Amino acid sequence: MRIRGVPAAVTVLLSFTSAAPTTQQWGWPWGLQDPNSTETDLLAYTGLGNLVAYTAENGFPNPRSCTFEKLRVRSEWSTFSDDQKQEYIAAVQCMSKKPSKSSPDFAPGARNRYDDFVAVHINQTTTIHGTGNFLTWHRYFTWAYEQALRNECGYQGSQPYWNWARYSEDPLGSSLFDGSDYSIGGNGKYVKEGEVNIPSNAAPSIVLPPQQGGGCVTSGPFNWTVNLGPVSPAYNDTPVNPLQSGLGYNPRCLRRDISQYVTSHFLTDANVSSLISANADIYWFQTFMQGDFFASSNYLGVHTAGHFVVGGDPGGDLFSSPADPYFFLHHAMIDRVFWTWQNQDVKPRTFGDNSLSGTITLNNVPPSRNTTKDDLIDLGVNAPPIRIKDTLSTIGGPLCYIYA
Ligand SMILES: *[C@@H]1O[C@H](CO)[C@@H](O)[C@H](O)[C@H]1NC(C)=O
Ligand SMILES: *[C@@H]1O[C@H](CO)[C@@H](O)[C@H](O)[C@H]1NC(C)=O
Ligand SMILES: *[C@@H]1O[C@H](CO)[C@@H](O)[C@H](O)[C@H]1NC(C)=O
Ligand SMILES: *[C@@H]1O[C@H](CO)[C@@H](O)[C@H](O)[C@H]1NC(C)=O
Ligand SMILES: *[C@@H]1O[C@H](CO)[C@@H](O)[C@H](O)[C@H]1NC(C)=O
Ligand SMILES: [Cu+2]
Repeated sequence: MRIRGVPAAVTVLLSFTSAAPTTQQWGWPWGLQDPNSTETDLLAYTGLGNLVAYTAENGFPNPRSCTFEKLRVRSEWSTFSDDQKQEYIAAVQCMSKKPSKSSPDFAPGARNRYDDFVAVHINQTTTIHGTGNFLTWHRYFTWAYEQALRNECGYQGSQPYWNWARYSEDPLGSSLFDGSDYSIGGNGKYVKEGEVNIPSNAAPSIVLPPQQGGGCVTSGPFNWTVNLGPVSPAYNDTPVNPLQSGLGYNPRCLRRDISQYVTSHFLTDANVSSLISANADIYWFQTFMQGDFFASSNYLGVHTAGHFVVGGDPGGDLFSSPADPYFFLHHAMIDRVFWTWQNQDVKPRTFGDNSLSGTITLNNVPPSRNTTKDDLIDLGVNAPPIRIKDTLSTIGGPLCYIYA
């Protein structure tokens, strides 16, 4: 569905002239001017209106570290100018040229700063997916990466996201993957691969048919070496890591198989917007986002589906997926969906009893205690440890950003 006009409720918000801030003062509307805006974008926008109203009444949660003046805005890739795209790409490449900070005892295969992020994700995979900390862990991880781009690689902008819902009919038509110097590289070369099976609790597993790629990415700026993993590869011809942990040195090319099958089946605008509007409870929201592996054998949530838009190696590996720079555009979108969901009812979903649910083990196997707001998110060399409660708001400091 395409939203062309600005809906009445939003116009009312925009027309406020009192001392209270308006969405316009926060920098909007960007997205709604765009004829390609989706229902998902509209929910983000009305959510922002609620967040603005919340701060008008309550102030910023932690004004010493995040205020209106400090807010950063994360935008969709297609809204970046060529210069902005090139600055982002240059900063990502810079990360792959800076020395690693990881201890060789922890990640002997890490060769650069980018690998430090991949390593911590591989190491913690089974305690950050299908868990209560899934959304906040990945929120903080993406933030820490954005900080590293800015503080260590001179990037001036914000982390972009890629709104799958805009490209569900034609992901290869997105400027993100056009293979130009202003993209993150194109599809992999065609290689004959079998279907990819996604394990599911209900047999049979979810089957994704192979598409037109599968081999090394050869176009665009990412002449890129994947050093770590695999742990759980989508293809059985992926070179095996010398260490069982996946943290040994295993240099190989970046492979993708960009999948219109995945986007058109699981990532339509209706799929994304209904996830946000039809799941009022944090438990069900996060469960359907990741995929309902319990009730149905044929349903990939937008999180898993978003990974299999690129698939390949490392994209099709739950553990080492951050080794494809696509990961951070995908997870910024996951975070935008979470932010949008929170902003439909700001207080309970950000600060209250509908903001956290789940346990500390993957799909609660083996059974474990509930996640708490005092649990730490520890990204090792990549960021200071932080409590979950300090990541639940994107404007609570140190986090200080919103989404366009
Ligand atoms: C909208 O999408 C079409 C098709 O993908 C594209 O050609 C056009 O440039 C887009 N418009 C804007 C304003 O992004
Ligand atoms: C993660 O790394 C720590 C520190 O090296 C190690 O003790 C732990 O066993 C690792 N966890 C997994 C699941 O490999
Ligand atoms: C980049 O491409 C060249 C050949 O075009 C290749 O020899 C080199 O190994 C590649 N470097 C990386 C980091 O992939
Ligand atoms: C996703 O959307 C498509 C078409 O809009 C629909 O057929 C499908 O059932 C949806 N899938 C899920 C998992 O909601
Ligand atoms: C864990 O959370 C669930 C649902 O939020 C709740 O029903 C259950 O009582 C909690 N368990 C403990 C031990 O607090
Ligand atoms: Cu992850």
